[in-house]
Amino acid sequence: MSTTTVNAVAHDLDELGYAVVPLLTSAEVDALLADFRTCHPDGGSGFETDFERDDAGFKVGVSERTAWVWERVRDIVPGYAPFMASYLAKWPTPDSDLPLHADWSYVDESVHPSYAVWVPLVDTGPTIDNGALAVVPRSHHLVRSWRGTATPAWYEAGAEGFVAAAVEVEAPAGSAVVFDNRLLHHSPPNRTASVRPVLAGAFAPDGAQLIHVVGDGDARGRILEVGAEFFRDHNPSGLRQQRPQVPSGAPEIDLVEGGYDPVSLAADHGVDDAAAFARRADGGPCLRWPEPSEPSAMVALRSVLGSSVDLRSLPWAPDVVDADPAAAIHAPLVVAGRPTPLGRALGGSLLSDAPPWAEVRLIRLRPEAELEVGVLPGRTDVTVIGLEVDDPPVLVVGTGWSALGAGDVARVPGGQLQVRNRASRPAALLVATGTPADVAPTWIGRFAPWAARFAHRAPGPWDLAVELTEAMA
Ligand SMILES: O=C(O)CCC(=O)C(=O)O
Repeated sequence: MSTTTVNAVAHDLDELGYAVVPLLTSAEVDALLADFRTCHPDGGSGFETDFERDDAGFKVGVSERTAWVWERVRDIVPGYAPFMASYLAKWPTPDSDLPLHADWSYVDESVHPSYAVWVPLVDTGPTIDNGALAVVPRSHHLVRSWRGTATPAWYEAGAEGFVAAAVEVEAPAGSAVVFDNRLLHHSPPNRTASVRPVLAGAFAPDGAQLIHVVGDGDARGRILEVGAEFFRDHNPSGLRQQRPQVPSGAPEIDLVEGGYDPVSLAADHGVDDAAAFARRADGGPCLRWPEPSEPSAMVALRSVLGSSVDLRSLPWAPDVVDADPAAAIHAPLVVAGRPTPLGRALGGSLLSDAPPWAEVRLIRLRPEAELEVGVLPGRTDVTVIGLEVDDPPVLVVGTGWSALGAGDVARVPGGQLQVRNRASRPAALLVATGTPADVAPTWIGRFAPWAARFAHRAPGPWDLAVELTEAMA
């Protein structure tokens, strides 16, 4: 392999988190296929990996018989050495999909990455239905996490978005997909009639200390320093049943640090629905992991804002009017281009430099409530932005009903606008009325990122409470 190619691999590994390189001849692939069949004489079902076997001798055998493959890989990732090898069998059965995940942390990734080397023994790729490797480019740099036994899956809340962002890698038989163990990946089921065999190896920097991370509660964990034999003597399901002993001096760590911004992530990956990167398993919106705890002052404000208390009674929101007390709370944020006290509290500088025609209201819509919003004389559009919106979403009618979720923007040209909250909890909407016909929607558009701050958090008035409390402090 030429130096240029090695550099290109290094570049792709760092930038994208994976690289595809040619590795084996077809005769070499055939030899490995024969070995694979010997290992799996009776076929099987679902997704199976030798890594899960209890038989350490079997695992050593695979590593030894495939050592020549890994020797070649050392030229592709100079300075790295193999410490584990395994055949992966994706049998042609509907249960053979492998859900989204990132691999274990095998080394201290703040110092250097480790890599998986995935060598398909049949052709795989987006046009072949045998369960190609699907990776989320650049996801290895997204969140700093330690992964092992009983550690949280930080990506779970965004799984829907990450799967939408994943690309199926074109990897013919005998090629190698080298990927960073932090990279999010998954593989769909094998819908063909034949098995999809893969030889996989794990690589760590020469001489690097191998580790296994053990979670201790949701947020903290311990690092075990291990040798390569740890991965032969244990398997993931065994470790889940019986956690390894952690010596008292084992370093303690925060398992997840940092977070991601669903909106820029969606833009980066061309995914339409940013909320798909931040949904709970039950379909509701969620906070980025880990959720901050809720201080008691917030709990108090949450109850105030979430109840039927008239916002007019609060000193920091003197301008609030109830358009229809039975249905909704209207809170003007900008009137004739000037932010109200509540607008200043909620919108900061964004609302301070509103153009003179701007009219913006915050609306809290009670469950099942319906509200009409009129366009001011001589103006054209109404823009509605969903802030705290549950599923089912708010319905918006202009020329026809359409659904508005959290973070969604609906522009309704002219005429009347109706909104109806179909959920069982109150919804918060931002409604900008009165864009003059000749004004491009740029200023209104600036609300979208502002609104997105609200869109991916727990439903309820939490976010408003946070903003207001910060403004009052
Ligand atoms: O072989 C596959 O489909 C995926 C393998 C994988 O995700 C893994 O080994 O971590």
